[in-house]
Amino acid sequence: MKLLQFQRLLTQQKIDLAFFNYTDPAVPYFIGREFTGGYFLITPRKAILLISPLDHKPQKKGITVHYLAKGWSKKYGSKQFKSVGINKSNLTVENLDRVRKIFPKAKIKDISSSLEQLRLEKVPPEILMIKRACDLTTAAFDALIRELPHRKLKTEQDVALFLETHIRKNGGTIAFPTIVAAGRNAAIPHHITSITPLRRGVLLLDFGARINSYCADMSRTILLGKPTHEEEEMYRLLAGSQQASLEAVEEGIFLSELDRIARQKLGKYASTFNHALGHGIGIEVHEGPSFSDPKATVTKNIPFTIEPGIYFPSKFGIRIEDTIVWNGKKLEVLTKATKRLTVSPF
Ligand SMILES: [Mn+2]
Repeated sequence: MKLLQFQRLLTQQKIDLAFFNYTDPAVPYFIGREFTGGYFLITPRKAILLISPLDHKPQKKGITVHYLAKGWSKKYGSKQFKSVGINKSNLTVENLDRVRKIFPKAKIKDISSSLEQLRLEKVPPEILMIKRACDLTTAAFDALIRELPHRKLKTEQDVALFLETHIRKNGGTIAFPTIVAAGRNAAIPHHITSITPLRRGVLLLDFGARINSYCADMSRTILLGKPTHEEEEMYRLLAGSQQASLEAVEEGIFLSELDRIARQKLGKYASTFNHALGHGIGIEVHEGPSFSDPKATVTKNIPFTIEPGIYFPSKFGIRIEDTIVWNGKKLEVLTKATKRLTVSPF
């Protein structure tokens, strides 16, 4: 994506070469697939992928592929680059030392913010991947709702494994470690899925598929067995808050305004909503735009999530999250699983 645009950017910023380790999200971003080892070098005129001979050799227009061979660093280091760009938010200190060694005369410039800026707005193939990841996520949720009444899934891990198996069997991988939180575990927004047995009460799911590097992110909270009055009431309150912020989405509205709307709807329970309303999403589950950036607005083709939550320590928690995108005319909710209170017999 946008390789030529990035190369123009390098020219403007007088950077002779940008150096990326294979773990950098910029690599799948520019190449369209992930790698298990190597480096990616971009100059204003060339893009060179240095990969391990163990890796699949990609064929992509505009990208030259070489196998990592002894002496590669000398070959590039000898070219007297004056200015080398790095992505500070990904490069390890070890790799920074390597860059300094290869290009001893070059000035090192951090290009992380230009990269983040470039990746904000998605091009149509990227939106398509995110949509496919969201469809796969929704399908896994639907399958779980059909499976739960059989009572074969006994623990949080069983549920996580079921969702992840469904995603993998249908051609995806997972975007991040699946969160399954039963009962009072759901009061911890970043609960680590455990072998806690499923019990009557809320079951919070926060998970997503990944297709060709692109992520989906969705949370649903369902009820196992008959909900208490409080659980039901809090569910409606939270669902109303999520709905209100979704309905407010339009071109140019500040993300901070969406956050305000969601919190206002929660009334006195807003104090338990202890995280951001959402985040940008793409090759990384969490990427720009940031809800804490007071200038960030809803913009065409910049996907993000909306995920209010309320949490009652040692009791339960509820979170509902969708991956969405404003397409220039209307809001598209990409994670389509039902948000009506789902009660599964228990
Ligand atoms: Mn999220």
